Amino acid sequence: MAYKNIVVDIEDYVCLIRLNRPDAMNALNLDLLQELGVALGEAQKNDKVRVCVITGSEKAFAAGADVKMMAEKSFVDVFASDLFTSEEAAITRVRKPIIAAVSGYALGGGCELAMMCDFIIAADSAKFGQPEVNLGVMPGMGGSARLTKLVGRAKAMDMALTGRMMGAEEAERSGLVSRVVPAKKLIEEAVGAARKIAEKGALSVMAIKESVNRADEMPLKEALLFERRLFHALFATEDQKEGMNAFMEKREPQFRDR
Ligand code: CO8
Repeated sequence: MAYKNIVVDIEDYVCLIRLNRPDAMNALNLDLLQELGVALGEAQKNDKVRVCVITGSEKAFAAGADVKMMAEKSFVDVFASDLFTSEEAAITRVRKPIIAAVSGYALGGGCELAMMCDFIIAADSAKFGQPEVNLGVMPGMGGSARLTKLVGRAKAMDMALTGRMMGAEEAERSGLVSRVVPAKKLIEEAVGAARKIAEKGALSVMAIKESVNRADEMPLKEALLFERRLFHALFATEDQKEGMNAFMEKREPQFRDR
């Protein structure tokens, strides 16, 4: 598929997807989100991809859902079409890891898109916010639900009710991002992290992603059981034998995803 709103590059098992609507601060319209879903779906099927990285421009990861696209819509329009629901599902059902590399603004749907990824690496210039309250609405793709899990009730309330932006340092302190790096090194760091993951066995990587995501959704007792069973299940793989033997033989493991 020829994409108009994103740019996709695959190299060394990493699929780098750049949101590309420079005139609109990468605002998320339906076309962009649909293209993103298709690109991630293709990445999921492609043996040459083991990890995805989503990024924007230096100025904006994404400044939110496209306000110009939404302004005239009615309740019936957004409810009947279930606005953005299938697009969100296309992103969150990907089983390979997705890293968000955020520089500049990640606002509204932009912050929500970053939170749909498995973790966020932020440039020191990153600014996160849920400013929907200023538009007479509220977050609609995780900016109250996922954000509360990530940063806790107090910060989530503060951000969504005041609409204020959070800088990279505060975002790291609050648990929204996993690391902050100089803006110029953002892509290098994010792709570096992706390459590191790409070297691991795909089965453990997939199991880890599934287990951490389930932990967010289940009571602790059930999450622990789910984790334990996946851990047990990995003993049915060749990669478990290879990984443990390589450790004992003091060599690098050669994982084969089996
Ligand atoms: N939508 C559409 N266009 C946008 C958006 C946006 N979210 N953000 C920026 N743009 C456009 C501007 O309109 C402008 O275009 P033009 O030149 O044609 O006027 C261009 O990008 C550049 O923007 P600015 O001139 O405003 O640039 P500044 O550097 O002055 O400011 C800001 C940058 C601070 C990012 C500012 O543009 C801004 O505040 N943007 C809007 C942020 C916002 O409110 N985001 C939330 C949107 S609502 C949302 O995301 C809801 C998601 C949940 C959906 C769930 C559905 C179920």
